[in-house]
Amino acid sequence: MDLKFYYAPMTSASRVHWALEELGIPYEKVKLDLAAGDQKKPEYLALNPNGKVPLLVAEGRPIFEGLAILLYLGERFGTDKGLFPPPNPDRAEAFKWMAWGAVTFGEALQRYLRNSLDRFPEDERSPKAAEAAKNDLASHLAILNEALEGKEYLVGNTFSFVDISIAPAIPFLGRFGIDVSPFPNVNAWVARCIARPAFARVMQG
Ligand SMILES: N[C@@H](CCC(=O)N[C@@H](CS)C(=O)NCC(=O)O)C(=O)O
Repeated sequence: MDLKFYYAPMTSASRVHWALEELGIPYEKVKLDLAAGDQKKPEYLALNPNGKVPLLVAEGRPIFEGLAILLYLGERFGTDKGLFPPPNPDRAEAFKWMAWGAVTFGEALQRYLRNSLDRFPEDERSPKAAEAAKNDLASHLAILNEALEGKEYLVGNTFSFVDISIAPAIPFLGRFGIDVSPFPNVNAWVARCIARPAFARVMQG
């Protein structure tokens, strides 16, 4: 199997990195220096015209979008290893949470960052929009907290790529002024997920 993974540490590529490490299958890593603009070089743009990480060249085919890569890896390799549900209602639930994380939760997070981080020009930021996004994130965290009531993991009560697709965003929220302390189930779940040895390997870069 030929898998080539293009990434940068501490970015949205970390989810894919984590999934690959959990699978324990052979793959080649290519680290990009985003500050140096590696992601905008013509040879990379030929594979990913978005000029972003992650990218997985899988069996000769470039796949961009972290969610798409996680779904591919899950179906192709994860089910056999107990890391992605088989095609039964648990898989539908996996799709539900993974789509929610990338689209609903992800949209509110992007909107919050876009309107609050000083890396964006001040006249393109709106404190009101940032506040609205912060409230939306709190509502989304409440939904996640409720879904985790009495459960260790999101789907099938076993660790899976579903958890990988959402959990890494939570510690990141705290660093940007979102209070996660009112959501104890979420915090306990994140702690369980990131205690895994595969996550520690991802943090090494
Ligand atoms: N929707 C994309 C987002 C990818 C993305 O925004 N990647 C960022 C790192 S977190 C990136 O490569 N930024 C470099 C740039 O925009 O130049 C995905 O999930 O794969």
